Amino acid sequence: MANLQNLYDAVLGGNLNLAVSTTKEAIAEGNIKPQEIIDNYMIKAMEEIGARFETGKAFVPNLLMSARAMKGSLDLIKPLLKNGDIKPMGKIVIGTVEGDLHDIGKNLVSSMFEGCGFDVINLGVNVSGEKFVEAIKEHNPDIICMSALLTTTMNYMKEVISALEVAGLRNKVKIMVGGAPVSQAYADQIGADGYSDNANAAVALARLLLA
Ligand code: B1M
Repeated sequence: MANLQNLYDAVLGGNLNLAVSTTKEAIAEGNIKPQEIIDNYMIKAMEEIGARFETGKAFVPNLLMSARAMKGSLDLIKPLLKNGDIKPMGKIVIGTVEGDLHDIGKNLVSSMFEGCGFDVINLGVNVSGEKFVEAIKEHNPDIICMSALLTTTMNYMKEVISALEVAGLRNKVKIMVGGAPVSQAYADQIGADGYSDNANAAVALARLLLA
């Protein structure tokens, strides 16, 4: 019988192979509902790695490896979820703003969101206000997340918010911002709904905004 504690340990420890093999075993046996595997083992493990990160007991590579193990397992389980069974935490559109090519942190944030059960549409780097507007129209997300690593490009976040206002979409989505030069004060100044300085805090904030 599949030992789902192994799945918890695999996601927590960032062991992709063990996560995938345990998930395959559990699926083959069919004794437990897919949603229960996600809620009771995978998300719990992501919450624990997030808590360890917050207290300095885990680091960015640990977050990345856990998110990768979680995604490997989730990819096997997702096709088994019937329509209506799927309970995504929310839908997020994320991108690095125009003029900025830094994507390591943004992709880490994106992976954490996916690992924690959000649907994520990752628009990549150098994303214009127009592209954010198009993505909102196409995907109807709950939240858009903007990332910027340069003091010059962070100013573009305000332009994206203006583009959303012009398109009449500002009140349809929550707006979160992040990246090394960004701060809570800056987020307040440009009228964003929230700021976070790391991937784990971004997930916690997204949950709060959607609560
Ligand atoms: Co560039 N770069 N870079 N760079 N680069 C910095 C940012 C810089 C601080 C280096 C320095 O001078 N000390 C500096 C910016 C100075 C400034 O504006 N204040 C800089 C510069 C100047 C440049 C160029 C202009 C250099 C040049 O060409 N003259 C150029 C610009 C290119 C462009 O974007 N148009 C450039 C280019 C590059 C590379 C392409 C070589 C490469 C990027 C590769 C890539 O991303 N694919 C690069 C890198 C790697 C860096 C450093 C070294 C590392 C950035 C990184 O990945 N950090 C960086 C110096 C440094 O930070 N030590 C630097 C790791 C990552 C996990 O952290 O991105 O902060 P971070 O993400 C965190 C949080 O910020 C937060 O969560 C993440 C995880 O905890 N977060 C969010 C991020 N986005 C979020 C979104 C959210 C929430 C949280 O949404 C809600």
